[in-house]
Amino acid sequence: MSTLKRDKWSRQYGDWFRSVLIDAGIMDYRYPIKGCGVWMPYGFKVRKNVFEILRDLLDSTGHDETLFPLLIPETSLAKEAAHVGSFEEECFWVTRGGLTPLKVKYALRPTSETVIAPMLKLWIRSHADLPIKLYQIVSMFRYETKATRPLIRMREVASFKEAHTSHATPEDAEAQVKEAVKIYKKFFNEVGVPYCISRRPDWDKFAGAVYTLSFDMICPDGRTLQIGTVHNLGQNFSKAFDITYETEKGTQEQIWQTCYGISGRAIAAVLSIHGDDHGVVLPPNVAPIQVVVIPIPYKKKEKQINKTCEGIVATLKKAGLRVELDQRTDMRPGPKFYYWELRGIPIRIEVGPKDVENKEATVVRRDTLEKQTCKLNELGAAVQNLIEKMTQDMQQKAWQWMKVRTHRVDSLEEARQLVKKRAGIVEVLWCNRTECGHKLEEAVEARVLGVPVDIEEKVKGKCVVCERKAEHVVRAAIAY
Ligand code: P5A
Ligand code: ZN
Repeated sequence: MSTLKRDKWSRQYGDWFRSVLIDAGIMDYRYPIKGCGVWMPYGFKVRKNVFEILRDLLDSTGHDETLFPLLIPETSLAKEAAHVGSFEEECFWVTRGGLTPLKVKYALRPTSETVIAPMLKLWIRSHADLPIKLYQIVSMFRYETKATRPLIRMREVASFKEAHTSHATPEDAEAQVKEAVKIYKKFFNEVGVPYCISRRPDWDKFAGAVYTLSFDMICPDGRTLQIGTVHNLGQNFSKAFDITYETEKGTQEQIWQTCYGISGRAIAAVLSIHGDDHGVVLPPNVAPIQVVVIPIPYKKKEKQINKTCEGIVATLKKAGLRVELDQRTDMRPGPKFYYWELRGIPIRIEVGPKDVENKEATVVRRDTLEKQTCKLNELGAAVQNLIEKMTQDMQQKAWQWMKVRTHRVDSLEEARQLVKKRAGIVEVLWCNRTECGHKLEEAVEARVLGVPVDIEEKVKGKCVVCERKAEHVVRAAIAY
């Protein structure tokens, strides 16, 4: 495949993303409130397939789905000092019921730690009640002051998947963090999104967390996007809300907690990483339609062509594939090709008069736009194989793309030059002192993403800022 095909996609990523969302029928962002978008019918199906993968992963690892209220009384939100300190300014506040001012105002949830905590206090009695692993898929609201972007930075995040867990010991909470990382890895692998995992620096962790691990990916324009986070909350919320349990010895202890979340950004990641100048390219497992069959009409042969197409659809449906037959008569085949390419349908099958004669069909894969002809009696197996091959190729290409945009360098100047070129992520050695972290951010004009937790290596060398002995590698990038 030529790299030219992805030229506009990478150079004009912002515009590409905005227009592709509407043109492909995924999200319409023209709602009269900034930061709110409409999931359109096709987009909703993509969203459903993506989140179904996550739901299955959570359900199969002992998480229970729940639904907590949207409104948080200010008195609850205010209980954990660091949490309220950060979120107070980011909340939408409900101050009136009808025309009557509320005595205690309500926040629309910006996240749900302080919604769940008072209920956990009621539910948890003894060690036998633990662990509790809950999740919900809901809308959350943040009054974002940075530029809003469809799916990426919303004020109503209509697809927030948040998990909250409670444990008897710090070791159990730590093990839960590991499980959450494993679940998110599997999830992103299944949708072919490459990532790196970093422990955020203390000055950039989730408000109320002991520490935060983040999944970041690199967008087509070289900026990184935080696509999911896992937090160890320690006892910060259980102390604030006094959530205790009786141990086996009969003493009272406060619980240990974790939480982790993924939003519609994960879908932005899928669309962004695989897209090209023709539009969206969907991994076959999340595509609402996996194969579209298009008849190429020809004088007096229409009947036979349509019959062949219908036969193909029946065979592929029987094989368990999601298939669409495009028999619209008011559109020529050419525009139909563009229509389905824009929407990212993985495989297109064309049937013309010659194909009918030769008992063949033309098969086109969306990721490379390569064509091949295939005997009708072998079509079922061929399409299955192609779907597997595409899934692997898309994943591999995306990871390769990330790999060449991750740069290990020895000096601040090299790092600065790379960031300036929007070359992706830079990795340098660091002494682990906050002061040097901030200096690094200033010198490189980028944000510190944190210390890698996905690569293990013994660090040897000096901090790029102060030349003291380095303790870690640290990643930096221009982040969305
Ligand atoms: C974890 C779940 C939390 O809120 N509480 C419950 C924790 N973490 S977080 O990092 O603040 O958010 C989790 C992920 O949600 C995405 N995200 C957003 N997506 C779209 N628009 C927004 N305004 C927005 N804010 C956060 C990020 O991917 C983040 O990692
Ligand atoms: Zn240093």
